[in-house]
Amino acid sequence: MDSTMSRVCVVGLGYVGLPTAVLLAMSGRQIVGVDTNPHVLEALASGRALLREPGLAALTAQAVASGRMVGSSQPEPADAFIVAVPTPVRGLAHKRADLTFVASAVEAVARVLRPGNLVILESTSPPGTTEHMVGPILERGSGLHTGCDFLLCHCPERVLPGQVLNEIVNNARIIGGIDRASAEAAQDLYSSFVRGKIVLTDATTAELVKLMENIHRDVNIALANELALVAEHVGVNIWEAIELANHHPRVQVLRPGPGVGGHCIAVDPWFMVGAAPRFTPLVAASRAVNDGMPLHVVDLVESMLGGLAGRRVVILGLTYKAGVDDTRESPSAVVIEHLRRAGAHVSAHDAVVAMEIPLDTLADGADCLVLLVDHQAYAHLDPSVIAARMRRKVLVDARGFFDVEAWTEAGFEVARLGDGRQYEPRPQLDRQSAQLDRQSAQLDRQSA
Ligand code: SAJ
Repeated sequence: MDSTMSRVCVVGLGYVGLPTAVLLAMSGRQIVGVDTNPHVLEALASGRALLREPGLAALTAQAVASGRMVGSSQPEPADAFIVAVPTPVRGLAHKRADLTFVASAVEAVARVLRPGNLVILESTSPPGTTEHMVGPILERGSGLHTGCDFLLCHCPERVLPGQVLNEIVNNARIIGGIDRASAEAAQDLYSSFVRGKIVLTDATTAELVKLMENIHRDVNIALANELALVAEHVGVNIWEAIELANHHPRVQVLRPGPGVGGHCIAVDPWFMVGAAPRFTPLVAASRAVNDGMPLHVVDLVESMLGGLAGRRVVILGLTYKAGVDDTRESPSAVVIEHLRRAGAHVSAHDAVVAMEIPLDTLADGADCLVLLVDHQAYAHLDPSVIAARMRRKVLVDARGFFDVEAWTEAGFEVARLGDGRQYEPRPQLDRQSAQLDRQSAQLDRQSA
């Protein structure tokens, strides 16, 4: 262990900060975990994690029991500081990065900063944030100078919710230093628990790389979604078509779905659009395609039921993706809101988030089931048991998840997203292109 960094302060104990803090504690360092939420600190004091993530509860209990991890509502003097706070977006059509959490976390760090310290920003941020915002805030608050007196890096987190601990340890890590000495100091710190390759670069490159990764995924999901709409229009089953296309050695089409949720992929592309609006029409168009998907699902339900007013609809899946209990920015919320606005009676079930009412009871007298999240537990549903409870037997599958034959045999009329063999062209295609026209007109105005 690098003896110069025996005490580390981790600011923000969310799904990145907490696992990082406990891994650092288990590597033998003394950790102060900082959070503004008193519930997080209360839980930590008794060795508990409020987040559900495989392996995290046990490791948190161990780190706290070892006496090497304590909680605090304010940063305390340390050798190194890791800032892992949220960077959301604000605004409606065109969204902008909201860096207020970063700014206040860094201001708090500045108050206890001492010569020789290392500060690392892990939060996903627009290019230039570390150098042009974090550095100056630290300088103003401490009277010290970046590079001469303290070290500064951007080291973006890249972990997949549901596999956070495994990915923190095993993924390759990009460290962007404000100078070489900063990057090397951060490398020393991370190499105590990262087994993946550690690659050094400058801070702004590291910021851009992180955005590129999530944009790569967003654009590719948008492509899959757009192809699903085309498949419906031309009478093809997208699920079969994707499988066939993916036989090509250099093609990997992702999976269409009811939209992109979570607090990363639907958010980060806006940081790049904000930084370079003239040069990001593809990034902005992909956001519009993905944001249009929940409405498309609503259209599917409406056309299957011949209207929505008074219809009883049961949603399967509230989280933003399968296997996690996180409902933030979930497309399900948008689908439910639009169904309700159109007069449908909507109830919802989620196989991961604890629900009080069992699915059988929810299905009583329902007209339609809508699968929005492909939680593994739904693979074990018995279509004939559910069919017996329903008033009308309609299934809309927005993930290409269910065995259509089995559900059809049980008496269901089934519509799968992207399966044009089953239904007529949708008005959504026109709605989506109108949305894209509006978006590019807006970009034109901005860049004029
Ligand atoms: N989705 C699809 N089709 C697909 C894949 C995903 O519709 O083929 C949807 C999901 O249902 C979900 C959304 O996209 O609503 C995002 O899910 P995800 O699993 O793609 O990503 P996140 O948001 O859980 O985590 C991403 C990861 N980034 C990449 O894979 C490039 C993770 O590595 C990042 O660390 C994380 O964002 C982050 O914190 O930035």
